[in-house]
Parts: sequence; structure tokens; C-alpha cells
Amino acid sequence: MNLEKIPLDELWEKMQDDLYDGLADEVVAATAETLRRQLTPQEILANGLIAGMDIVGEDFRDGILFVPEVLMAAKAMKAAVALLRPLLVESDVPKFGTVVIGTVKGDIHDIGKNLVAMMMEGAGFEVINLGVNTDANKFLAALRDHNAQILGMSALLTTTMPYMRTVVQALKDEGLRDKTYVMVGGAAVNAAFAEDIEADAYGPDAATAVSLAKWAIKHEKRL
Ligand code: B1M
Repeated sequence: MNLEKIPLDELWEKMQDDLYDGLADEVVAATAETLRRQLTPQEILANGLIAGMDIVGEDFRDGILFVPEVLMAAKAMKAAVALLRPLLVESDVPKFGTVVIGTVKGDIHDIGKNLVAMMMEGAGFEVINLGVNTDANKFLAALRDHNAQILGMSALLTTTMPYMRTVVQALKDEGLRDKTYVMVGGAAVNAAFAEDIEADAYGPDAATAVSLAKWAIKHEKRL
């Protein structure tokens, strides 16, 4: 199919359908075409990839899709995000702060957390990405080893988000809480929960997470 001839709204629809079907090559090709049309990574994520993944999430919830299909969709999304990565991380800004980020213990969802990490890099942060299933000791060791000012935790499951409270408590126990700006996010989390566990900020999306982190550094919050 000649993607260059497809109107943009149909291209978004195709990208979402192909993501749903886990067709990585097709999703990558559509992503490349949107880049050729000079759309921004943020537009591509919002209108194509994240929009497609939201549909996958709904059908996963409703028992229409199962783990193997969702894994295929996640693989396709990751392949497309790899194409956006150079644009998301490219930055002439000198590094001005360090962020330790990870998905909390028990949770292996990493697409959103990796987007936050990439966009933080693009904004000029040094990012220590600890991956998934990260326990409190690992978060604390990385904060110390890298002298990081910001801790970012991601959780997508209602069963794993309470672990964020455990990490905040560990920071308090180890005397690191006052020097660390704690940000939380991920589909399971909301602002009320962030406040309840005494995190400093909740990021509903990657762009907001970056703005909050920049604000924290600028205003020397907990540094
Ligand atoms: Co999972 N899963 N999953 N899954 N999965 C959800 C989260 C779910 C909502 C689906 C559903 O039922 N509708 C549901 C959770 C229900 C709940 O707890 N309330 C669910 C479930 C139940 C499960 C399993 C338990 C299923 C099972 O095995 N029975 C299992 C758990 C595994 C585990 O972690 N232990 C499981 C497994 C999986 C896969 C492995 C198949 C796969 C993950 C692959 C991967 O990540 N490598 C998967 C996927 C893909 C999803 C959905 C469909 C999509 C998640 C995603 O990548 N979204 C998801 C449905 C959904 O969320 N709508 C679902 C796109 C991504 C860009 O968004 O991660 O939210 P998100 O990130 C956003 C913001 O939240 C924010 O910025 C990002 C970009 O804007 N953000 C932050 C994220 N982290 C942040 C941190 C910040 C700030 C902002 O500061 C530090």
C-alpha cells in the first residue's frame, strides 16, 4: 500500500488498527510516513500509538484480547517508539539534573515509563532508567550512586501502586526523603493517591512529568 497517498485521518486509523493487530512492520512504516509528513513525536504518540494502545487496553479489560495479543501490540508499539527515540532524546541543553526512574516491584509495564525517560533525556536530564519490577533497595542505591535529585516511579496496576508508599517510607527511613523530589505516574495512579503517599508530584502524562521535573529543579525543590 502506498502510504504517501493516504489522508492523515485514515493513516491514524491504520496505525491504530495495525497496532491492535500487533503488526510491527506496518506500524513502523506508518510511523515513518507520519514523520515524513513532519508531524511531531507528540502528535504521533497521541493520535496514533497511544490512541491505538488505549483501544487495546479496553478490549483487554473486556476479555476480547488476551495477554499474547497485547504483548504483540506492545512489541509493535516499542518498535515504533524506537523510531521516535532520536527525536525525543535529542537535546542541546546541557545536563542539569539527574532522574532515577523505574516501574515498581511486581509490575512489568514499561512503555509509558520509557516514554517519560526519553522525554526527560530530551529535556536535558541525565536519566538512570532502572527498568521494571524495581524494589526500594534498587531505587535507593541508584539515588545515592548517581546523586540524583528526582525519583520517578511508574505503576500500571492497582496491585502494584501501593508499593510506591513502601519506597517513600524507605526514603524517609534512610534519610533521603528531604533531598529527593518524588514523582509518580502510570495508568493506575492519580493525584489523590500521590498526595496520600506523600509524593511531591503526579504526572498524568510524559510531557507533564517533564514540566514538573524542570519546575522542581528550577525552584530547587528538595535538592
Ligand atoms: Co497490562 N494491564 N497487565 N499488560 N496493560 C493494564 C495496565 C490494564 C489497565 C488493562 C485493562 O484491564 N484495561 C490492567 C490493569 C488493571 C488494574 O490494575 N486496574 C492490566 C492487567 C490486569 C495486566 C495483567 C495483570 C494481566 C494478566 O496477566 N492477567 C498483567 C500484569 C503483569 C505485571 O505487570 N505483573 C499485564 C500484562 C501486560 C503485558 C505484559 C501483556 C503488556 C505490557 C507490555 C510492556 O509494557 N512491555 C500490557 C499492556 C500493554 C497493557 C495496556 C493494554 C497498555 C499499557 C501501555 O503501555 N499504555 C494497559 C491498558 C491501559 O493502560 N489502558 C494494561 C501506553 C502507555 C504510553 O501508557 O503506561 O499509562 P502508560 O503511560 C503514560 C502515562 O500513564 C504516564 O506517561 C505515559 C505517556 O503519556 N506515565 C507517567 C507512566 N509512567 C509515568 C511516570 C511518571 C509520570 C507519568 O512519573 C515518574
